[in-house]
Amino acid sequence: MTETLIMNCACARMRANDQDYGLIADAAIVFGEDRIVFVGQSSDLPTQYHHLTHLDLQGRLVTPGLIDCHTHLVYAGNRAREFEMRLNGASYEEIARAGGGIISTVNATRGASEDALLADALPRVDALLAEGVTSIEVKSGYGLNYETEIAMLRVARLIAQVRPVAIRTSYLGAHAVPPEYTGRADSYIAEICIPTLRAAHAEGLVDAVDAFCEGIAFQPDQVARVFEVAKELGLPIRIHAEQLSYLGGAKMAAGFGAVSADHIEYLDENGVASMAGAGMAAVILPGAYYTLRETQAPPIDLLRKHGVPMAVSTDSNPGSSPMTSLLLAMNMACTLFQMTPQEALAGVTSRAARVLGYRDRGAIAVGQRADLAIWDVSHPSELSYRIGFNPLHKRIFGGQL
Ligand code: DI6
Ligand code: FE
Repeated sequence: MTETLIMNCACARMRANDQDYGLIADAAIVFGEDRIVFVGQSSDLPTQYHHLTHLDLQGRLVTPGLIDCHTHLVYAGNRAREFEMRLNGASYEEIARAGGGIISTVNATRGASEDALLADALPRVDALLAEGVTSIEVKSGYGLNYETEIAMLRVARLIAQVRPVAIRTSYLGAHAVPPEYTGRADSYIAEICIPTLRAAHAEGLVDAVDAFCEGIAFQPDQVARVFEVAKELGLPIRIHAEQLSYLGGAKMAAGFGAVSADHIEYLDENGVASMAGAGMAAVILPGAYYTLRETQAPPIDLLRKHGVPMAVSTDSNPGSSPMTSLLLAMNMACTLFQMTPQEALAGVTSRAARVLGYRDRGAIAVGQRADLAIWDVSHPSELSYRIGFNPLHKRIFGGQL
């Protein structure tokens, strides 16, 4: 087994249940193949590793590779025109109701080949990787018919074949009502959304099921029908809930044992308590809040009070969060929502791993995958502090530089 020794670095271990960085000031890390076999003080390095030629990091900081646990980064086209319309006074909901919004991306995505979808997605993926991201979740939801939902999921899987990154897929057939089903959301759920979920699952394309529970999307009872099937298939459940209004989606999802509720700007304490009771995580998405110029911030204090773990993600999508910087999401989580830099870093490492059901990454510990980010910073708070600056020195994916 070839082993690699990293020396002369600071290490933020970010272990699963820690409330601190788990910092080691003068650390050594050894990995063999793709797993970490030693992490600790340099002075504690076992003699069996002393002969290894080491990589001298000259005091740089090492963190787990970052994990973006909520993205919609496979799609065609963009919505810059709509951005302009919003700034000229139209609201996100008005644009959606007028056939713009998600539906305009659905039209563009349906018209694109799988090759074109992949080619469009890769620059977004590359932007994330350039900031030390090593695992990404990618949702479907811009197809809303059998062919294109399947195509999106296939393209998401393909990303991991052409780039050094791990991909988890989520089926988001319940993202919007497609034009051919206008006014017939229940029929869309029964005739397209659920049968496509079953088919995509049978093809091995689905790692989790998500849904958009919102006035402009689906009501809790409609989403629940999709979740029944997810449960039957044994798939983890997630929900976009209480982003623009309170519909009780997070609480409903808690009843299904969901792994996360995402956005949750309008969630109340009762909803937070039901998330805590179900062992759910919250996924905080400041990019959408910022882009839509929302004013209602998610209930961070209540999430802390009830011990709900908080992940942070880009929500990278063409409409409400055209963002491909996880470092910026961390900065925004701190500045807009008063999360701490420690919470923000945990939100893109150990907490994000938990949301995606990964037990072998998100922390630096023996047995974890050697997915690491090496930064030109001296303290982990710097990762959240700067705006639009990328201090990544090197990224290690599965032990490969
Ligand atoms: N919530 C969001 O913020 C995105 N999807 C969702 O369910 C918006 C997607 C879009 O506008 O294209
Ligand atoms: Fe989203």
